Amino acid sequence: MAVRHMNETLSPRELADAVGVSESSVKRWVDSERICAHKTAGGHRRIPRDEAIRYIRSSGLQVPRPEILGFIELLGMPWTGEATSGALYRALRGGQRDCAIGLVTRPFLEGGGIAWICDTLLRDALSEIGTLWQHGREGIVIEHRAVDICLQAVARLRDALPAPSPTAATAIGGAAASDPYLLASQVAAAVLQEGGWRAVNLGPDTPLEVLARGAREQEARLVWLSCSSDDAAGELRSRLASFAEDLGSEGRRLVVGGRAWAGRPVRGGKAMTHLHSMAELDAFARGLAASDASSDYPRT
Ligand code: B12
Repeated sequence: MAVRHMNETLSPRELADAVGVSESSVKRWVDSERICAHKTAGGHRRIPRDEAIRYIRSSGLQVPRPEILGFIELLGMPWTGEATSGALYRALRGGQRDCAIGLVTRPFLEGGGIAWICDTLLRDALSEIGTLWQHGREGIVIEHRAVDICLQAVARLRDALPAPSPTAATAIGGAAASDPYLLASQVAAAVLQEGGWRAVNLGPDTPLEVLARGAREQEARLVWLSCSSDDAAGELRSRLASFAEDLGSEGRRLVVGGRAWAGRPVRGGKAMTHLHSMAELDAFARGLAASDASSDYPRT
């Protein structure tokens, strides 16, 4: 069985098998430049995997042989029925890794944005999982295992995205100091990469000083800070405004979000924006990239 990994290419025959059309259809898509491909020295068309996935997502094609594209967890999963947070909750609760990853990757292949998938399916399923830990050790085991499976699912989505273009602006971020939560920041990185950014995720428990240094080293235009822990948010509150101001004076924008700040105003001045969902982050980052492009940012 041919299983594809990042950076690999597919022949027209392989893509045709994956989506259940004739090889000549795929060749036509390539020749009419609906799909970008290159030719080998021998004149054979080769289609980058990420480009094949982009085309499938934008054209609503079904994928009867997802394993050819590297989505092995979708093997044998019917291409009908909606992926719901209830189904994802049940798969996560039962530790059914492949089923859970399939439920997250299928809507992606069907064209759903990563922000939408994470704001709805993932967040709601984990919210439900979060009620279990109150019922003792078994619930805690389920919760930790569920987070691990979700991390794998989000990594799958990120791997399926095109590499950022050489001129892509950089975004860097993480979760606040003393905040152990892994997923939100990893999701933010995937969302930003889908929006064309070069995203650098520093992960959980990232002090502001580390984030500031990383932003300078990477020449980041956008900095995100996630906070899910109430204690961590309390510590941060008084320091956010001067952190944002420093970033602003270097020409960067700070975006904060996360459940610890939900429902409460966060003060951080002009260089900071408080957002409430990954969809909002997606829209904000796309807007910033578009306005930078039209103003030739950075001006030299
Ligand atoms: C997994 C989990 C943990 C794991 C995390 C594992 C890991 N390494 O990641 C661990 C075991 C560490 C943990 C610990 C605790 N947890 Co906990 N945890 C969860 C759980 C189940 C899922 C969180 C998650 O990852 N969700 C997925 C992400 C993607 O969704 P999200 O966090 O909601 O983020 C969304 C938005 O906020 C936004 N967003 C997030 N970040 C950012 C950033 C930017 C820039 C933007 C724009 C948007 C944005 O977009 C996201 C997607 O929509 C939640 C349940 C829940 N309802 O959230 C409980 C939950 C948050 N935990 C809870 C509790 C009580 C605890 C503990 C106190 C338990 C204990 N007694 O020890 C500790 C506290 C730890 C601490 N230091 O703060 C409670 C919080 C109750 C409250 N205060 O409201 C919850 C709600 C469970 C519950 N129902 O009781 N937890």
